[in-house]
Amino acid sequence: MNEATGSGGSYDYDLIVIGGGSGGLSASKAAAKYGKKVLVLDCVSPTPLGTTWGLGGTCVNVGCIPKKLMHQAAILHQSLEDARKFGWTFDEKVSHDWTTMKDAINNYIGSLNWGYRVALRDNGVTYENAHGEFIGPHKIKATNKKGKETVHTAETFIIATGERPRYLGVPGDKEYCITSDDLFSLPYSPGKTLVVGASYVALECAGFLAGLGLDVTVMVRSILLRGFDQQMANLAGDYLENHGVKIIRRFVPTKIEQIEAGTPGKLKVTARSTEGSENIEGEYNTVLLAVGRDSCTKNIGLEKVGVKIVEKSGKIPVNDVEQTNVPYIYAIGDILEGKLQLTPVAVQAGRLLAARLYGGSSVKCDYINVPTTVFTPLEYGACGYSEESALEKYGAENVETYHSYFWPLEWTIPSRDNNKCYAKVICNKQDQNRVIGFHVLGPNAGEITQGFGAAIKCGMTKEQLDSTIGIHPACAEIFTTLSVTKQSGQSVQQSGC
Ligand code: FAD
Ligand code: NA7
Repeated sequence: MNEATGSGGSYDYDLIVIGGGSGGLSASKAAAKYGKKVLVLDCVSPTPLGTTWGLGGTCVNVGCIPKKLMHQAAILHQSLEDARKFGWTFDEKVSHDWTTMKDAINNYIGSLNWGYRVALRDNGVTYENAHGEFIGPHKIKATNKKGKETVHTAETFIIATGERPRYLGVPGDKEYCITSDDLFSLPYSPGKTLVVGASYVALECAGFLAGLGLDVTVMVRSILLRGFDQQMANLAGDYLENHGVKIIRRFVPTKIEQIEAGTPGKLKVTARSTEGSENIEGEYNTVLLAVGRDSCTKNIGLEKVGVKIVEKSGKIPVNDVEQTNVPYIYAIGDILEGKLQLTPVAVQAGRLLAARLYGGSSVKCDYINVPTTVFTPLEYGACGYSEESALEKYGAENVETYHSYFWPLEWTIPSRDNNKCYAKVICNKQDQNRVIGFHVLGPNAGEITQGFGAAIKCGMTKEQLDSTIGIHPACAEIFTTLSVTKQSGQSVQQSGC
């Protein structure tokens, strides 16, 4: 075996990356570009129902990519309805075929999996489809699907093992429920579906399933979208409810039983109130659990090399250069304690880490003011502080919030959903009215938020926002004319319809 170039010759590799997802692939390719000898281990443990997938991690296989494509499938349904109002006529009844959509999306994912393999090869990165586990300092055991073990050493390690969906821990959960890890490749339409949880994963899945025409209920334990601006979360939730998603609030499932096997079968869900002793029952074809995700840090031998994790969350604390308490071991992506769990964050952290390790760079990953979007039927884009966190940090007297509802021009002809889209910016009065929070609920919120994210990174003030000339007619132009403050109490409803 060739010895690693930069390691003084004593290790097999300069760098071993555990996990070939968003973070791991980015770090390994960048390290190889600096001429380093790199090994990536990636392996997917099947879900309790046996679902598994290829190289690329959560985002490409069971996250962002299939989620956004199914969201698009649902949007097309709405567009078809709108189209009639714009003069299109189609004679046939509109219907949706789950298998056609699922196959098309999975074929596309297959091409991405292949592309990742080719990219690793082209960059000279060694890839093994194997589970990695530390067995001693600088030493890892790789176990492939057939159980064959190999041992590799490296000067430096990056842990990028990501997270997997959590189960409820009640009877019937693993036997009968699915998670987002199963949904996107489900071979049959899920039918009448109960989504348990109120994270963005839960609301996005509920939204597109309802948009595809399915009967969908969400069971919420406490609040919607914990961690996000609650006014925006509730507006996104109201829209879901107005578009056919039923929401059962303050209940948690206690038991899932099978009434009928099948694809889909029929399940009985018993749930109890979180506020009293009331029990309810319901029948569904599919129960989708979206109740959080557990870090994959428990079976990778961290105790053997002394890497500390936060016991309760399983997450890995790192310093500002993504270094764990063991100096030669770094960690990036979803497993990090206290960091945002988003693909571009993992990708950026991985790329910058490789540049610091091998390219002489000192640029650190900036985890502040990261823009993000929740792809609910009405998309919610955000960057910076939520209103409640801004008030808590700076005090009500130092914060000014400007807001308005808006009506996308495209929605006027179909006469739908006036006063549902909403724009809000939060400014720090003590710092030249700098924009510290940006929130938009409307179509294409992701596309809108990206640009404002760049402006906020550049330190945009409200004055600069006001002096920006809008693009007409576009939804985003509302942000250049926001004049009503929340404090004024003036109405921001749009009149006319
Ligand atoms: P992952 O991408 O999860 O990669 C980790 C890889 O390591 C996996 O392949 C795993 O199987 C493998 N692995 C684990 N343990 C081992 C081991 N011991 N040995 C070898 N391999 C191992 N983010 C966005 O930015 N936008 C979105 O719209 C978005 N939508 C999402 C929708 C859903 C339903 C979900 C679940 C997530 C979504 N995310 C989204 C989050 C995004 O997918 C993650 O932030 C991102 O994938 C994290 O990258 P990572 O490298 O940390 O981990
Ligand atoms: P979150 O955002 O903490 O979401 C967990 C959700 O599930 C949240 O709404 C919880 O409600 C709910 N939950 C948790 N346990 C239960 C039970 N037992 N019953 C009902 N509802 C429950 O974490 P995620 O892990 O989903 O999100 C993290 C990442 O996943 C995200 O950043 C992406 O990378 C994908 P609560 O508000 O606690 O009452």
